[in-house]
Amino acid sequence: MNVTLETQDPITCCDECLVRPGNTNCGGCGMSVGLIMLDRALKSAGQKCQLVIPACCGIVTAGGYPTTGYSVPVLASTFAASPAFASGVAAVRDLNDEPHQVICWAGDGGTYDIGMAALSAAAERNEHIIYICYDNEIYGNTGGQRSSATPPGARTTTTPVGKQERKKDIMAIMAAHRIPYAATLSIAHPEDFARKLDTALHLEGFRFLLIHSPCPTGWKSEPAESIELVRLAVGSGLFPVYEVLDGWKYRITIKPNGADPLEYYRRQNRFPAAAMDADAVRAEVAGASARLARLAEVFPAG
Ligand SMILES: Cc1ncc(C[n+]2csc(CCOP(=O)(O)OP(=O)(O)O)c2C)c(N)n1
Ligand code: SF4
Ligand SMILES: [Mg+2]
Repeated sequence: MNVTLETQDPITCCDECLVRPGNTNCGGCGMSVGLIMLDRALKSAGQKCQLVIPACCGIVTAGGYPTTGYSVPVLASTFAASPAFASGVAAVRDLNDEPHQVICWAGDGGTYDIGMAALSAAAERNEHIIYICYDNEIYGNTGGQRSSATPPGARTTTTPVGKQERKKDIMAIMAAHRIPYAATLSIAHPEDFARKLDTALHLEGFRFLLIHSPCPTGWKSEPAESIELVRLAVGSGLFPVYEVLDGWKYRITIKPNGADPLEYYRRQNRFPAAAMDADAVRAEVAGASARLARLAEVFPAG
């Protein structure tokens, strides 16, 4: 695996990396880049981790016993319960006075949908765990069904003419739990990505990170365009990049650059032209961007 980002050395993995070469992830998979970035952040902070992964592409990454695509301990959890599993693992860690991070690594299906009750409960208890959702906006592992993270207009195996409903605002839900830290991360902005991981690694309590994770298989996009696609999502305001401290202090860390959201849609074959209402897309993005900018102005973080 070798993905070149603009501002850093090529992102490559080796046997000592948290995710090893030879795993089965597709080319151009954003999840792979996210895992390598997590490895870098842990090493730079001098920390170790234990992963808890529910059913999702991330658990397939491990491969078949006795080999594994991960170089750290991994607990495979049921689809709906990774935050509950992680809470138990963290309790044992604390009883044994061990210093490592317990990190849930979960897809959008396991986060926005089926794991929501366990996620909410762990956040409400302010468990000392990091929860990372790599959001590829579909149930990728099972062939690409819709999730509540799927954007409107996207064709999936269960929305063959394009999804009608909006994407769930998971960040608003997590912020409402008043957790110490919630942030969105884009692999197109590696410095911002690394800083947020480092922030999360040095905070106490429940920390929630949301990665916009390109999935060429499900998005029907070119693997080589993955980084460019998520960069367009940030530039156009489709994927706002920000952080929320204690549930109410906001900071936009990468501002949109005026890119046209329609360009993002045009470059993926999951969006049938007939399902796209250009005016509605632009109005929705403008409204969400204005709301977030106002929150950051009225309730600034630091
Ligand atoms: C209770 C339960 N229902 C359904 C499944 C089948 N299943 C396994 S992975 C998956 C999709 C996971 O989607 P997501 O969390 O978005 O991760 P991705 O596959 O996209 O990486 C499903 C439906 C399951 N393992 N357990
Ligand atoms: S289906 Fe998508 S998320 Fe899963 S490994 Fe392939 S590119 Fe990555
Ligand atoms: Mg998914």
